Amino acid sequence: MTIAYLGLGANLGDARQTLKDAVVCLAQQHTITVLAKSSLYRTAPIDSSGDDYFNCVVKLETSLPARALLRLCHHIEIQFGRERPYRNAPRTLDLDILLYGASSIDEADLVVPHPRMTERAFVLVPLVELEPDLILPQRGRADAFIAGVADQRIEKVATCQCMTGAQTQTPQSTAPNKTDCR
Ligand code: A4P
Ligand code: MG
Repeated sequence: MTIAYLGLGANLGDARQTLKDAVVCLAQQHTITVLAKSSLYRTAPIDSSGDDYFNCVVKLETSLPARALLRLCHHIEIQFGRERPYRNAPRTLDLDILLYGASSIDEADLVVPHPRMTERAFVLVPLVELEPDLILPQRGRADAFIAGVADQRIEKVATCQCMTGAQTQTPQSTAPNKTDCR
């Protein structure tokens, strides 16, 4: 079993819901156990265009070798309608392998740690939220890179605006309370 971290990003369609559904999809794989999920973040596109992105990071344990995990990521991206018209194009779902155990992989179609992860607030902030003391293979502490991306806009999204019953019921209303747990 290997601990891996995936970066999830989306800025097409209902991006926020897509990320939540993608985490459920990952958790349903029999080869994966989702151990933790960061908060959801709204982020400015970096080297990309279109609407703001939603991003998060998932920590998982897997029996899959790294290359099989990449194939699974691509398969899930396609299920969520991913198209690749050009590099860094807006996307319904992007799944990147950020870290795979302590492995360093440098092959044509798989580079781990993800080569641009230390340049991006949308990766570093959720990753450090999950693992404040994380050490990156051959790069040192992850949190040491956050100062370098401080100019990249990123804000945590409130994931649940449920209101408690007693506060929201009016005498005239017996309707269910408004919930927005997406
Ligand atoms: N590939 C190599 N290494 C990896 C890895 N560790 N994980 C290969 C996943 N894929 C990896 O990826 C292109 C190729 O990278 C794949 O065929 C795979 O074999 P892709 O997902 O098809 O295309 P991409 O996402 O456009 O390229 P890439 O290189 O993944 O882009 P980045 O650097 O990940 O940037 N701004 C915000 N705010 N939020 C974002 O999520 N994402 C990007 C994509 C740009 N700007 C963004 C965001
Ligand atoms: Mg990608």
